Amino acid sequence: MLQRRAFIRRAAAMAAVLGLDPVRLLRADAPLPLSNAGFNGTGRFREGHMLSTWYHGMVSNEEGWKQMQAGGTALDAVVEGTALVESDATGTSVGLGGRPDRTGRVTLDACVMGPQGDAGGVCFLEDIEHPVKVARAVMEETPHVLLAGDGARDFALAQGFEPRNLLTPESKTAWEDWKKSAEYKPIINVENHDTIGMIAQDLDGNLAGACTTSGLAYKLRGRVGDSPIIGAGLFVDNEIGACTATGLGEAVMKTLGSFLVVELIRQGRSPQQACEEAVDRIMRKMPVKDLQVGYLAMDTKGRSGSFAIHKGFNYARTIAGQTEMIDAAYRS
Ligand code: SD4
Repeated sequence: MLQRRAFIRRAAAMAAVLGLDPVRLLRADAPLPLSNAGFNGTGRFREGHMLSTWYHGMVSNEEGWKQMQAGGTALDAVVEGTALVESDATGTSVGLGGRPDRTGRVTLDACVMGPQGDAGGVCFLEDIEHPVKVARAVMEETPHVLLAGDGARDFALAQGFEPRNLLTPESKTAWEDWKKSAEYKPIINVENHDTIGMIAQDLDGNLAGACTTSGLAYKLRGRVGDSPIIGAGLFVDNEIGACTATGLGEAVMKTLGSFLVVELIRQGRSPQQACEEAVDRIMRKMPVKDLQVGYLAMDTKGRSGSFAIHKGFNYARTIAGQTEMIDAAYRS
């Protein structure tokens, strides 16, 4: 509970720094006044719809809305929105300040997808503050989808990204404390996870998504999770919908979760039903006592859905510039 309060305080402080209204940040569960005719209707939604994981999603969505109002696309919204969180040194599982692997090195994973079915990603990337922007460059500047490790770093440097030490003094101290017991038991929830996955539909009705993380704290060196894997941590189909995942990446990868959710929407499920079915797919196959996964999805009509294995997953939803924090429903 204390950790959750600390998390809320951190989100409120971030909101204050960025000039956002912290009262609105903390007003969870209030229904949005939905003015638009497209919502829950049959047409393509065109009023700006964004969903982002965890508390910092609020900040990402606010930035995304600024991008859209300035004429930016859904891709601009998700890249610039998530990049803000990558730069937040107090966030311990994204970008700067992200918890390192067990050898003390911060390694980052990210991917993006655009409305043309285009995709780019980086994984096991070191020393670059904005893996999500490098992922966009992979998508736009190369014929490839995924660059890894030193190759991804070399590519980023060649693209003009500056190298930077991402291990903050706080993260280093936490890692040194962790080494005393070296317990490796990744339990994921609101207190210890803040991978950001963001999906958006812009004012032209087009979809895009981004997902960026430093992955599990104190992971084995070389471990890559679901977040940079197209179809696992993120999937976008401009004709159908978009989904992103957070939680234990191994479970998401084994079920290709985000692709599954979008395919279920294609087959006629609502985004909510699709997220529930994807969670159930994991629960049928794996013991889930200490395993959290949450999905966040939207379709092209402005409908959204989210579902998690356990209590504790939350997300920010923005429609037509109005943002609220929502606690996801869960199975157990
Ligand atoms: C991973 N899915 O690396 C990420 C972690 C995460 O909130 O989502 N944290 O497995």
